[in-house]
Amino acid sequence: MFSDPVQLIGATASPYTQKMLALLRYRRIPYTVAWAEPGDVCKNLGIEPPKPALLPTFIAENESGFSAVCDSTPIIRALEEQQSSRSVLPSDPALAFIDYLIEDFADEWCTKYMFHYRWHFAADADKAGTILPLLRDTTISEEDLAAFKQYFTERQVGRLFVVGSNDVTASVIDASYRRFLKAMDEHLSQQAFMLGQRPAAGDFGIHGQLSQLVGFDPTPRAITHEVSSRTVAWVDRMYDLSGIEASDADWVPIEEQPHSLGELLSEVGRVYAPAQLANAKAVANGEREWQCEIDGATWAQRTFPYQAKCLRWTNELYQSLSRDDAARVDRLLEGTGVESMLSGD
Ligand SMILES: N[C@@H](CCC(=O)N[C@@H](CS)C(=O)NCC(=O)O)C(=O)O
Repeated sequence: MFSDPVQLIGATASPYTQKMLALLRYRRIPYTVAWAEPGDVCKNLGIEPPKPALLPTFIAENESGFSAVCDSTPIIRALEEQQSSRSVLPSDPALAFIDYLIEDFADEWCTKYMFHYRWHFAADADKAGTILPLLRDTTISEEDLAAFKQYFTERQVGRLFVVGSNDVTASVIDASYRRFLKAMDEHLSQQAFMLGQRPAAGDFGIHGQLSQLVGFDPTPRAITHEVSSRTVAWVDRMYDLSGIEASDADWVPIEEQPHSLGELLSEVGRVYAPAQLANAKAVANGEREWQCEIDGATWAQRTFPYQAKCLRWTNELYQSLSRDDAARVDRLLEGTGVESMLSGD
């Protein structure tokens, strides 16, 4: 149970924080956000910070008191239990599954665009290194700023290889981002949101990452303007959808979705599916790192148990569909490459 108003701790330059703030505004759920360190806020409240303490961290409350929780995907579901109006989960289970896929792709793959562009090129790393410490506190001295800048930049640049960003994969990431934007542009020329005339969880996932790619980092900002003006405008609108009135008829049935949805899903199948399969295999074999071919290049990165969990959740949801609904999903996914991520048992 979240408090009223919902309390969260985040950062403006954190894509998952922006995902959740946009969602709370759309859902008209009152909130307060602290631009702070989760550890500091938890200490003040006398509670344990989550492990790991990620941004955003939400404060939950039950009979035994306060606790701190992370992870936007389950938090979105918990918020639905607390308030059912203005849901971001499509009522048709087949469409809800497609939404889940989109949200997962945004959170786990589009975040590679975000992290890569933020730290790979000197101009972006210089901006992020300077602004991120100031987002925590504008009153720090020039000396402290210089020290924080060096610390942050070295730490984050050092993490690039962890998520698979290196000189070999840079062009794969760039090509994927451009294809994704082209597909977004085409899709947004057909309808206002990914699955119709109202936003779903996946829209907020994509928005969170794009809030940074369009609104913060100079290289991807220029690319986005170059490839898709519609995406630039969509990101701006997504920040505050509190004025949209949504009805069930605003979800477009899976059979009537424009062809462009298939193009978006093809990007999921092309780059994310092979990564997810290789990662899950590495987790099963207890390997710390994995390699596979993505879009013609060798992709190497550290193994993430969390992403294997994501693949399991996706499959559990797929397996929970009725035969009819699974067949409707299969028809949309046919030929996208996403099928390889799904097992029927
Ligand atoms: N799966 C989590 C991911 C959250 C996440 O990775 N947040 C980033 C910032 S946007 C973070 O806190 N990273 C740890 C760090 O920077 O030390 C969610 O959906 O909330």
